[in-house]
This record gives sequence, C-alpha cells and structure tokens, in this order.
Amino acid sequence: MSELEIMGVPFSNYVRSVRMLCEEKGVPYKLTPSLPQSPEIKAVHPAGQIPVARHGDVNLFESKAIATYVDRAFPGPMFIPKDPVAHAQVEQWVSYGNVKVDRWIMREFVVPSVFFDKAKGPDTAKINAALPEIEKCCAALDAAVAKTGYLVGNELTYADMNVLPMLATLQNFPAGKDLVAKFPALSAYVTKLTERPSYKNTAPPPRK
Ligand SMILES: N[C@@H](CCC(=O)N[C@@H](CS)C(=O)NCC(=O)O)C(=O)O
Repeated sequence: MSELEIMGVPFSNYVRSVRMLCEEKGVPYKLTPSLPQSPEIKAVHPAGQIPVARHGDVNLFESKAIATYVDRAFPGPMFIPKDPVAHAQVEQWVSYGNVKVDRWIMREFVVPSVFFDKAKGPDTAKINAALPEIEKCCAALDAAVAKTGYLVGNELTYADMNVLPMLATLQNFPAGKDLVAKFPALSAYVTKLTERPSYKNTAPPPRK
C-alpha cells in the first residue's frame, strides 16, 4: 500500500492534530504543505479546508474523518476506543472542540489577533468579546480533565489531540495565558501533553 499523505500547512491546528495521531500510533506519513483553497486541496475538500489526506485510492477531508481512518486502517495503539461509551465520549469532546473551542479560540481570538489589516489594526472589540466564551470552554475542559488528566477515561485519546494545539496556541497570547492559568487542572494538562514527542515533533517552523 502507498504511503499516507497528509496535506496542509503545519501551523494549522487540525493538521497538527492529525499528525499527532500518526506520531502516537507510529504511522509513517508524508506532509505536503498545501495551503487552504489551493487547487490540490480543493480537489479533495469541497470547502478548500485543510487537512486532507490521500492513501492509495482513498481521498479524505475533515480532520476527524482522517483521524478515524488512520486509527482503524493502520496497526498500533487505538486512540478512538472501541468501547461504545468511551468512543461516544471521544466523539462528544471532538465535536465540542470543533464547534466551541475552535470557534472561540481560533476563529474569534487567534485569527483576528494575527491576521488583520495593518492600516486598521486588530479588531480588539471582537477579540475581547471572545474572552468570556473562551473562559467557558476552559472551565468545561478543566472540569473534564480534573480527575484523570485526560478528556476521556484515563488514557490519551484523539479528543485530547484535537484540542491540544488550540489550547497551546491560546497560551502564546498574554490574555490567553492568563485565562488558562485560572484553571489548574487544564494548565497541568496542557503542560503535560505538550511534553509528548507527538506534540514536539509536529511543531510548525518559526514564522518569518
Ligand atoms: N472541520 C474542519 C475544519 C478545518 C479548518 O478549519 N481548517 C482551517 C485551518 S486550521 C482552514 O482550512 N481554514 C481556511 C479556510 O477555511 O478557508 C476539519 O476538522 O478538518
């Protein structure tokens, strides 16, 4: 069978989540640093978003779908458990991560803080309005990881890999760092998981 190809730029949180899964499972893959909306991405994802994956005749878009394929199609430890309750809980936290955490941390806070019209400056009203919503996300995640240090059960799952890049990115901003620091279990969780080789080996190159 041909090599797995993950397509997408390495600073995307979702590209990193899928790459972390490959690293944790020991699945070899090639990263092709394609930009969102590029022709090769649009050829697979109808909305032009990254990541997409190619493996032989299999073309996939949406990070969770790619993660499910990688978890099931390749040997190695499973990070989306087979047990029905644990499986549903992974789905639950991935869904919450994608609908709430990604929205408030990445779309409403990080992206407008980094990408803005230089003449106008960042939209501080929008960025500040995201902070109370991010705090709600942090509170929910803090309560979930308080007992075992993981979102589901007492082992790492894809639910953790899905949110970790977003939480770690949030901490690169002073207001985000202060927010996470209010939640001891969440702070310890981010510190512990960012020490894993899967996180370190998928670090994007420094921006020029
Ligand atoms: N639900 C999608 C979200 C993917 C997504 O938002 N990707 C971002 C980069 S992290 C992207 O491609 N943004 C550019 C765009 O939407 O045009 C997934 O899980 O794969």
